[in-house]
Amino acid sequence: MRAFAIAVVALACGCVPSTFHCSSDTSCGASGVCEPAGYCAYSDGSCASGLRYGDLSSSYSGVCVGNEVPGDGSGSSMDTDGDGVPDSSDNCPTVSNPGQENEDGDRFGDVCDPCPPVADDNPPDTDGDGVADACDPNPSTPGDKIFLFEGFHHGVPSGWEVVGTGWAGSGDDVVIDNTTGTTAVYVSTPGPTSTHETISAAYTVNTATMTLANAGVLDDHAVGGTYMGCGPYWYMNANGLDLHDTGTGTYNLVGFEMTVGATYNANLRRDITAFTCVATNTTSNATANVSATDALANTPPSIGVFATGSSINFHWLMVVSND
Ligand SMILES: [Ca+2]
Ligand SMILES: [Ca+2]
Ligand SMILES: [Ca+2]
Ligand SMILES: [Ca+2]
Repeated sequence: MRAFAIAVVALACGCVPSTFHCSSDTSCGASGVCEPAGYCAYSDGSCASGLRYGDLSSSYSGVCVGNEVPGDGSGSSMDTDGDGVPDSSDNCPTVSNPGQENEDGDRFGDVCDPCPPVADDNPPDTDGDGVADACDPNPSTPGDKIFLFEGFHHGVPSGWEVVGTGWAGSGDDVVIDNTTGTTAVYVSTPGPTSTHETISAAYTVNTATMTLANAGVLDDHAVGGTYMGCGPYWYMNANGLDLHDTGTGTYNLVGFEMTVGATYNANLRRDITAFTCVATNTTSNATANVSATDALANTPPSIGVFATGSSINFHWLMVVSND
């Protein structure tokens, strides 16, 4: 019936229209309904809504009413995840994120971004495990997942362990001034139990005390207790990169830098008892790495960021786990 009506229209005007915008139900014919998107829908029992868009509905043609594709610009007011942001403008249409937090400013919000700190609207994911190559510790082997991404958009998240005073939100960062402190202060939260995880963070060094400074990421932490720490350091006016176990007091050091004003990316990978710490100056691309085995086995292991003898702006923290 509908196809016949369209054919009649085509014959009558000598053209073949591809889109028809309705303004009322009557403009959709006796059996049609004019949907808010501006296209006609007709009764169809195979659709949950009981209605299917007609053939002249542009990208909605043949689609069940209620199954509109998010973000197609057709003016739909659908809100699939119920977070108050319409699908057409939601940066994660199927994951609730009413604040639309987006560390890197690309088209994906943090909670659905396959690599939240690296802006890319079409990021490659060679092994197809949902973690884009730029964030995947094993880019050719499936099985990785983003366990946690924290953009510090709202200060230290509630429920995290906080050691030391003065941790505070500052713009889109968490900042700590522990310049005069000779012991580490840190914030942490429970991590994965897989024993295969990579902890990474980006942070800017505001001040560093050259007799003793160190800042970076931590893993395998017991609340109130020991952990593995990874990051650039100063000690007795010499600097480098340090991977250390606070339980045994074992420090693994290599030559590197800790430059005031620089932004570093620290990356601590763990495979059961094997740890590798990599730090990169994100401006100069200077980089270093140091590895160690360690029998620390805190359960559940917490992860986080720490600072000693320095003032630091932490920009984000990410945990990728491999089960
Ligand atoms: Ca959303
Ligand atoms: Ca993003
Ligand atoms: Ca991947
Ligand atoms: Ca992978």
